[in-house]
Amino acid sequence: MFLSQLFQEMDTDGSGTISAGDMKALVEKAGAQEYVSDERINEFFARADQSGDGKISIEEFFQAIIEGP
Ligand SMILES: [Ca+2]
Repeated sequence: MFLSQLFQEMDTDGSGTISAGDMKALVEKAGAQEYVSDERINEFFARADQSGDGKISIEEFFQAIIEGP
């Protein structure tokens, strides 16, 4: 499934959860830091991290993508 592949790519350290650091690393890897500011990453992260533990699980990730902004 596409979304789980995307999640695995974003989970750069293979921890099974996405941290804000993982997201920033991915944006930099894609060369998109010009378009995706830290502020936007933090906004997405705060919204997606529903349990507030500082990490995005695959369930939280799916929920954030499905619900949108
Ligand atoms: Ca979480």
